[in-house]
Amino acid sequence: MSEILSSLRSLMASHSPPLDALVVPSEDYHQSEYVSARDKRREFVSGFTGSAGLALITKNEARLWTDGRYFLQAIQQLSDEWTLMRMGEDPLVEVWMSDNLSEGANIGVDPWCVSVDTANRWGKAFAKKSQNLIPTTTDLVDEVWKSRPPSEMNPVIVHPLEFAGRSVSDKLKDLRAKLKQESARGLVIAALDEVAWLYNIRGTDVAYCPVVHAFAIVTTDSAFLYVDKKKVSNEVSEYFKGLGVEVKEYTDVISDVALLASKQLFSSFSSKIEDMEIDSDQTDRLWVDPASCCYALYSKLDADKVLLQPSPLSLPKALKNPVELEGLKKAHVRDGAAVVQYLVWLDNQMQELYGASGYFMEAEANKKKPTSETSKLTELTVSDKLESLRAAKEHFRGLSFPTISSVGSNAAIIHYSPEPEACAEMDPDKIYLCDSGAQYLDGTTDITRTVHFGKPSAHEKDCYTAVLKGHVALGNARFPKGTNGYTLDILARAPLWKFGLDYRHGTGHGVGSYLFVHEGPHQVSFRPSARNVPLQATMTVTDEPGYYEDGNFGIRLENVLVVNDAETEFNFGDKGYLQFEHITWAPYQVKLIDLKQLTREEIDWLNTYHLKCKDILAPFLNQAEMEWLKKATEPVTYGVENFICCLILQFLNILSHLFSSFIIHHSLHPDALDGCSVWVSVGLIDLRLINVLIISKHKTCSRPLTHYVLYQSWKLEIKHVTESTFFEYAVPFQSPLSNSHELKVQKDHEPREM
Ligand SMILES: [Mn+2]
Repeated sequence: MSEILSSLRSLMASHSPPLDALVVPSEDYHQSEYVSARDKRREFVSGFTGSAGLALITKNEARLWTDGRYFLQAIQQLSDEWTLMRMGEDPLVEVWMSDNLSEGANIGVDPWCVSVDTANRWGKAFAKKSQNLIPTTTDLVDEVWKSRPPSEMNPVIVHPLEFAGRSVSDKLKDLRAKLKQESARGLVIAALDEVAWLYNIRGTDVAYCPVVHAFAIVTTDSAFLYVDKKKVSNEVSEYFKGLGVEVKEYTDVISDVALLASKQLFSSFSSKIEDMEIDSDQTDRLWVDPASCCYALYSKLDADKVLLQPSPLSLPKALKNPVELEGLKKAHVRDGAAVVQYLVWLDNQMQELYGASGYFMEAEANKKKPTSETSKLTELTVSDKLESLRAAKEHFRGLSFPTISSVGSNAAIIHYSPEPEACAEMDPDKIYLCDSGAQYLDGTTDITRTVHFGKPSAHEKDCYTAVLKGHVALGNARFPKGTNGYTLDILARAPLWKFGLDYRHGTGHGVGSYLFVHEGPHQVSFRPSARNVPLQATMTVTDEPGYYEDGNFGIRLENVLVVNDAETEFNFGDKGYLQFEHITWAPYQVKLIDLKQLTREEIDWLNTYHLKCKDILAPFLNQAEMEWLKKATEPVTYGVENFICCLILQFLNILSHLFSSFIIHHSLHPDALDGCSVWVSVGLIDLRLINVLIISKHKTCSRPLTHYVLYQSWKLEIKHVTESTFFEYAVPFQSPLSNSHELKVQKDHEPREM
């Protein structure tokens, strides 16, 4: 038996009262998703490194609950002493404890590491057999953890208004208005991103999350920040003074919450707050978010006088202000450029070192191995390269989560993160999935692309295509205001469901503004909690369906979207309609798409997105990178329909050659088409061409038309029919797959009577 488990069991036995079981959650005192090294207690006891999970240690058992993203990883990391409990398949932790622990059992937990919600839920489940949830006086894991990392001592940094977009006093004013609305006289804030957002501060206490370990209390006439004062410079201290925010020691929060409950908490700045309309005697309630506030703080309050409700900061934080939106968009452009530079680099490396056929060619690798150990590419060394490309970008402050860089079967581990000792080598014949993101001063990013540098199997292409179809369907959705992410989730899954496939994770989460990469309160998911908050204009949300085949491969595609108002023809129900805007820019790998399975609309969307991608990223790429991107974003054509068009158009081609005396060579300049009304022989010509022509009619043609024609490998011939605004087009078709970009435009010089 491991030393850790046996020491914990002896502490459980000597605890007063003795414990039959000990729960070790993943969360820190702030119920964070990502925690600092010294807060990774669950990882320390179990050896499982995933970001979500819960360990339960009983007298003779050890069990670990985690969600679908981590099943495979947990199996690999847990020792024989541990049993994996699959969330969604196995009983919930409280149900299991209630069913399997004895009548009257004492179940211990550090009350700082468990939320009010969770503690209350467990309490209810335990009542059935008179079991007791015992808040331990100290964290038993900390006592056993001899080599526990020391406290972080990083400075509190003021997040300037040019990035935050909204002043602290405005945010406090809004918050106090909400307190008034709910007849509450104060709010206890435990979520680290809420503290950072409210006070416009950032820090580096938690890897990937630019936050400071701190609590806050805001009342109708005072505001407090609880933070290790050593982290607050004189300058920052002045900043808080100017805001009327009193800075107190981190550890004071518990006694101050008790004072707050008994109306004894006063701030020396209280007089500075102008908005003091509320007479604090009129209302007695204190607002606590049960999901982020820990049980330890809650237990100091009078339960009858607590307003247990989602935090009033969560929605305002999710609704991005114009400055934040602009910053997010800019950050995503720089980030997209880094991802493209990475793909270009990786493509070259895979060809040079491993004999891969490359990003564009669909052929088996001419397999070879790197000549030296040092030139070997692993999941980790390549993700280091990606990080270095991001690090060179303006405003870079670090990654937003550990990069998921995974080859072949590792890509099936949804939240795989490669470890130095045990990560796979790159393989030209396997799928490579990369889910990554960064923190920039002006925004947080999160993007996933899946690529293959050799010959993907037909099945892999089918799956990639289904994932892409779901990704596009969600991204293109229009929906009435009030619609939540639970309703929209199906859009991303339907193309997979068609094949009896699915994925075990949500489809989308909010993304912070130089804050957490995962933020609520909204989400796109099958989980009932996705019903709580509808999607609203200015929110960010990811669009990330996937498909994972255990032991084989994994696919995920992810963009960040911004919710915008939609201009619809009608407005049924007077609700107003919403749509999404993609702000992530990087190409999808056309080689992995089975074009036959895409609809016209999907093809058009893909071509438009790719075109924008190329234009938007151009200023950030060198010539070689740009050449690569041009190739990666060449418009694609339809599948089956192409064949039919090909026959019709080939016939037209022959016809046009018969009348070649009417035709002279003419070098194409799109302007030549500008302003022309155009007649198209519908039925003979592919609809795509109509799009082109309509574009030209509206005088926006020059680039789209040129590119469209070039990349489609169409040979466009224009027969000038009359002097009037009457053109007839014949479009001889070469081959959709031909790499030739030959373009001939011919125009007859003699007007011909129709
Ligand atoms: Mn994501």
